[in-house]
Amino acid sequence: MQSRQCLNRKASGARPCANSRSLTARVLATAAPVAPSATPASAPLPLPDGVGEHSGLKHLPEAARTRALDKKANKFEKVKVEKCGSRAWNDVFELSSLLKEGKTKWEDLNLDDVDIRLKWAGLFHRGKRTPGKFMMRLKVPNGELTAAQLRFLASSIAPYGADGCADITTRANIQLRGVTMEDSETVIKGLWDVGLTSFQSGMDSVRNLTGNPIAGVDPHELVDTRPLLRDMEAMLFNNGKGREEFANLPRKLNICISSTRDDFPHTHINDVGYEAVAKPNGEVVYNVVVGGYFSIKRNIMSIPLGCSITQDQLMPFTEALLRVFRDHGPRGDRQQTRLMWLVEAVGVDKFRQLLSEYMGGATFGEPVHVHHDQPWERRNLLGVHRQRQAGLNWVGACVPAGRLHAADFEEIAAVAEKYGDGTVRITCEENVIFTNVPDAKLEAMKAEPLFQRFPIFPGVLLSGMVSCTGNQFCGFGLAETKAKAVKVVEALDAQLELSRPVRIHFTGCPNSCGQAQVGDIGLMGAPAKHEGKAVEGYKIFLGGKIGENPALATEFAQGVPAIESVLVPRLKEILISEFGAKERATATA
Ligand code: SRM
Ligand code: SF4
Repeated sequence: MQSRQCLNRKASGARPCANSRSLTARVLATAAPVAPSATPASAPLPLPDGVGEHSGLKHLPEAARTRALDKKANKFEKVKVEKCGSRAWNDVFELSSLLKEGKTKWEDLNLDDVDIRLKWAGLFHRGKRTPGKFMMRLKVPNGELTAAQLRFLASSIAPYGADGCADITTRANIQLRGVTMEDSETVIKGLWDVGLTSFQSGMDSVRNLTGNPIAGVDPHELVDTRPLLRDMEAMLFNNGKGREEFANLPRKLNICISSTRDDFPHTHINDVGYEAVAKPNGEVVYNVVVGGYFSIKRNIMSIPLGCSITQDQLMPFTEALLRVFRDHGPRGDRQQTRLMWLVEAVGVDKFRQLLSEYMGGATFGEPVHVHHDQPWERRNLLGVHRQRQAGLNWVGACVPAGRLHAADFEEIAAVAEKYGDGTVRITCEENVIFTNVPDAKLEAMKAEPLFQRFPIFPGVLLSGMVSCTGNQFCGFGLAETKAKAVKVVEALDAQLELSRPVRIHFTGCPNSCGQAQVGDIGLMGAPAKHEGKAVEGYKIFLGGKIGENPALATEFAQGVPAIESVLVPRLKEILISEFGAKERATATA
């Protein structure tokens, strides 16, 4: 296994030289721009007296303004009223230049800008763990990346040496680490040049759009989700440059399109899930489910919206949904502002009616119920699989805990070009998939050194392991996750034999970015005691199901110390009693 220095290290805080960045990886974006709006927006009202011209009230109708200005509005509403998050799209370049030219000092910056508003530009100050350094969250619709994009990502973190690394996220996305304010302008412009963006990836915006990670090569898909998601992202967010009209939603919004019975993007835990279904006449339409989400206070699966929409309605429907959420969504207690709270407050029928009104009276279809005679086992994406195109394969490789370094990006790009079509897909399980690999190239590909670190045939438990960032970088983290997850799961794989995959999800706190409730086993950072002393620990969840009949895992144990000598035997016991694992006769290395 690769030495994962960055997993165990807390960054030093030293700043790299801003001029050392190589920009040779820049290439021109290939994606054609998409028209920014599917339906016309109503003109913004004049701003109330006493509110600055850059206020986030600009695009809100009267009732939403009242909610945002109410004394019960949460503190982020106040930040947005004072200055819209969309201003970060200007501020980021200005701050970057001022700092580079020595015209301002870090200590003189506005804290709300640095710690909150810059998240609208995708820059998350890691003030608690690595002050002065930012995590930069991108948008990678459907998780598809080209070799040129991978090389640019390598060049973005390479200058930071041991402090720079990246993660594949649980929304099949990329986060870069170690980025400084001084360098942010160069990185953002470089991302645009290769057809990527970091804008509107954080705070009260739509998160990365997820779909089928094997779209276009999948023998079982009903539709290729890639162009749909690419166009949706471009349309909603002005081709990566940001769309002010959608900068002041009441809260984050997760959207996905599922095109197979596997439900790879987890429609059940997204605020908006589009489930492709075929009507008896062969037309593919989308059943809509809404309101799934996780949080500290509430975890709930999505519910049917009671309608289906056509492919032509996907874009205007999504745009209308953003406007309905923006205009009618609650802005009080931050824990009660996700889409589900609006759906529950107005009722499913009224919510659907609002969507129709916002689409100029559009009509929606009935939900389509499809009866399947045969049960469906959710497919494992790792390993070598035949594509729907004869003679071609997809090859899925496990990236333990999703952690990547500059050299990894370079090597993945080189392997994709040498054996595949020069592109890869990243997955919500934080792994990488190479597509369009001809039969004749498979054996040579499998022998590539990359796959010693990122195995194509990993241990059963490693193949189903997912982990959030944890307290290495995240200020909310109650426990370290990634390095611990890899160690614990490798130890379990070495000691146990399993006849079926068991998915173990690690998450550092109850926000559950690592989706503990989705795992067969979920571990959630929580306080614990060991030998009378307070230590990092986990709660254990059991019973998550994904795919056609999803269920959320529920709490099974609490206060389990995050100490390998305690955690490994405890999980071993659970794997033997609940999942039929057997001790190996001889533990593997
Ligand atoms: Fe998350 C906040 C990381 C997926 C629920 N999440 C955060 C922050 C931004 C907190 C912070 O500022 O430190 C974390 C950044 C840490 C860092 O340095 O990386 C963070 N979330 C992540 C990622 C990177 C976890 C990972 O390792 O993959 C995922 C990035 C996804 C992306 O590419 O956009 C990530 N977060 C999720 C998911 C899973 C999903 O979408 O399937 C969830 C649960 C599902 C959901 O949102 O309903 C999730 N994150 C949260 C929440 C709780 C939301 C709520 O309604 O209360 C927070 C806290 C918040 O928003 O106030 C949060
Ligand atoms: Fe941070 Fe908690 Fe999310 Fe993990 S679950 S990334 S610790 S907010």
